Amino acid sequence: MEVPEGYKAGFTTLIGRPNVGKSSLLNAILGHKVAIVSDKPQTTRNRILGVKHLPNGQIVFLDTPGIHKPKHKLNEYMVEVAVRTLKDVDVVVLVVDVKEGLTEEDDLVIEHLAQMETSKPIVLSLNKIDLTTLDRAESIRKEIEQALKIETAVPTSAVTGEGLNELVKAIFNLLPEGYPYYPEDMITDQPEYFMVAEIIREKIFNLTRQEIPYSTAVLVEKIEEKEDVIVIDAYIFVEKASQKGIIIGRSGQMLKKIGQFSREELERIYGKKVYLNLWVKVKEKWRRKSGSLRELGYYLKKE
Ligand SMILES: Nc1nc2c(ncn2[C@@H]2O[C@H](COP(=O)(O)OP(=O)(O)OP(=O)(O)O)[C@@H](O)[C@H]2O)c(=O)[nH]1
Ligand SMILES: [Mg+2]
Repeated sequence: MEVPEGYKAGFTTLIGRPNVGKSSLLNAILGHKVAIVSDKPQTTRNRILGVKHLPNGQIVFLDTPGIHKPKHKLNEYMVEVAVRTLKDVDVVVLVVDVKEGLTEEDDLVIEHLAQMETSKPIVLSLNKIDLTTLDRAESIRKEIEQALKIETAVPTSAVTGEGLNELVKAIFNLLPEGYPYYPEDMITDQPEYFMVAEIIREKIFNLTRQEIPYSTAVLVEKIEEKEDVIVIDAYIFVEKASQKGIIIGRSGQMLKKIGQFSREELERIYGKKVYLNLWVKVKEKWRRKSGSLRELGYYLKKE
């Protein structure tokens, strides 16, 4: 097959500290929810792939966990996932939050980028522009440009959609010519079981506080499609008994809410009635144990 004249295809990674809006940007750019979002840092734990199909090309986005100082094995894994994507891409999209401004964690991200062996073109997303002024965004851009070479900087908002076309264009300009990587109807490569688990995890992130969302993992055990209903069995893992009590809540209210919100979203996706069976289990200190992390899908595949 000949590459159509001028057709471009390539990979790009959304990289940044936690909570700057990487996953929100991916969903907004694709016009489709492929990554979960919450107002708490460290929501994304895996590499999430999303394909943007354009008339003249294809951008394969990798959404990544926010880069931070890891405290235990799960966090080490998350940072490693993010850093690794830098090797595999044609273009890096550095995402910052122009409302909050630059923090120590942004410095960490900038350090990683500055230390890249082969330097990759960087596009800067000055995100959450809806919450502040262009002047402030501009001064943040200048500060970053003291440490890194930026090809294009674009003020963006994942909420209003401002700047997203421009961001996509800036990335596209930097891609090589080549064949599409994925078929036209493919938006993500995530397995169904993983996506369902993520939807449940998102509800836990949105409904619980403090250590609870961080101590939680979700594993979907069964998805059974019957004639007019889908039956899903899933486990919510926590690190200790007291957390199990919080997830279940007084007279089961919290677990009921998690189940209800998850089910509502799953029914919209499947267009079908969903029975969601949730169990809460204690897996002692799972975030610190390689074996448990592996069981829960948090491990790096061989390169
Ligand atoms: N106002 C506004 N809020 C935004 C924007 N982008 C993201 N948010 C909000 O910022 C919070 C974090 O968004 P996420 O997309 O989960 O951020 P992330 O960078 O993927 O975070 P991690 O997965 O934890 O690294 C959520 O509450 C979003 O709704 C934006 O452009 N404007
Ligand atoms: Mg995210």
